[in-house]
Amino acid sequence: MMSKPGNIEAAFALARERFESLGVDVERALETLRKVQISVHCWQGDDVGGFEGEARALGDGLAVTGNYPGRARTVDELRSDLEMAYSLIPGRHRLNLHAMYGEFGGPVDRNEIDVEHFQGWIDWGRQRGVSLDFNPTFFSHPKAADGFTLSHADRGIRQFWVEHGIACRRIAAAMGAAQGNPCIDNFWVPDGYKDTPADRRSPRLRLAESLDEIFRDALPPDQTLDAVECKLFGIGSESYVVGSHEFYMGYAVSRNKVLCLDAGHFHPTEVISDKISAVLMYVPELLLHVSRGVRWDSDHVVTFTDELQAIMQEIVRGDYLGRVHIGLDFFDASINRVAAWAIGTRNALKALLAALLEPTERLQQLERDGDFTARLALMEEQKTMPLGAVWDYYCLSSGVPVGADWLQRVREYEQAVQLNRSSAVQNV
Ligand code: RNT
Ligand code: ZN
Repeated sequence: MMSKPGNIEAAFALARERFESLGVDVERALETLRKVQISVHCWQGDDVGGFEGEARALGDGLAVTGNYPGRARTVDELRSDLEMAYSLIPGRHRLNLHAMYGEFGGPVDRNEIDVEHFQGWIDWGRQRGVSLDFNPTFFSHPKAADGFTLSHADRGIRQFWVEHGIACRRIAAAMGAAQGNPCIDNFWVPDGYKDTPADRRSPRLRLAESLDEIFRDALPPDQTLDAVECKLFGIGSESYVVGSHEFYMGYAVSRNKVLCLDAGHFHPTEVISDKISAVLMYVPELLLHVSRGVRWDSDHVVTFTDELQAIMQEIVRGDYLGRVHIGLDFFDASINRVAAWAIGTRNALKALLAALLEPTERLQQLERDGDFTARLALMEEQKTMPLGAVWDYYCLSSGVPVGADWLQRVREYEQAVQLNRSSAVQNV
């Protein structure tokens, strides 16, 4: 059943009154939300496969499970799926590409990739009004097969990956120049050991040295910004990850880099929401990989969890929207992949809206006054304020489906397009 626009507007009018009685400017919240661009990760569309030819089995700390039909197999299929997903998400958003997603037209090794292989994406982005972000791909490659890349003991292998990193910065700068805003180029390096290392020190020295070499030439910050992403452990790197939090925190502070915090990359009871205001004391900007860890997995589809809400609250309460780039990072092959994008991205935006609808100043004043009773009371009442009515209105006024109406569109697309594809790749 489709939602009736008249009812949505009526519910919104009542909800607005409720929020305004708390001193919240609802129109301003919606205006702010409209300007936020989420960096949507391309890799949910094809199970982190890429377009380098035969899709390789993942590894290097990453795993995709599920074999839901309809995986995008080509660049055209991925673009079509992305356009479908964007049509279900209110607002204008970015696309986060990995280097393995270029249009190579034949074998091109990672150290030889160049802007020409991404010209198609740059043109597509320009036509669609979608700005691009970028990531070098330090996994799914024979030279990463033993679990080490930039910190490898072998100089030749390190050199290969340094060249890849340099090539990726050049590509990211070209993307930023074309779109007129910086392309965030995020470095995640899987290197690590399954079992207890005898030498934790040397790989870290080598990783810092390789990164310094990659970043040696300064690039215009209005074209590209380098980000570095840590991880506590991965599958196959349970005992030691070279690029740990302390490693990259220190690296980002000393080299003035953007720090990337992935919500699934810490101890299972540790949250990134509390880290935002701490690290922003010392690094200029943050990139978030909004994700959801579940036990050993760090990449479940983002749902409307307490931690998602806390992340968005921190961004709003700390007035950090200008310094935090919100990206997504999850991959689930057990459900429709366009639906996964729609669910995760809509949730991120919905949580951001919830944070924007808080009476932030009032809560902070109560805290300054030492009135913790009222602070707790108001925070708890906020949880059942009519967020849904404002969100529905935002979707309606943005021209995207309201409530679960988007699911019907995905079902139709699945029947007409995705189910006609066959998949050669079998995930776990
Ligand atoms: C891996 C990191 C990284 C990847 C992508 C594909 O644990 O989170 O961000 O998910 O680069
Ligand atoms: Zn990540």
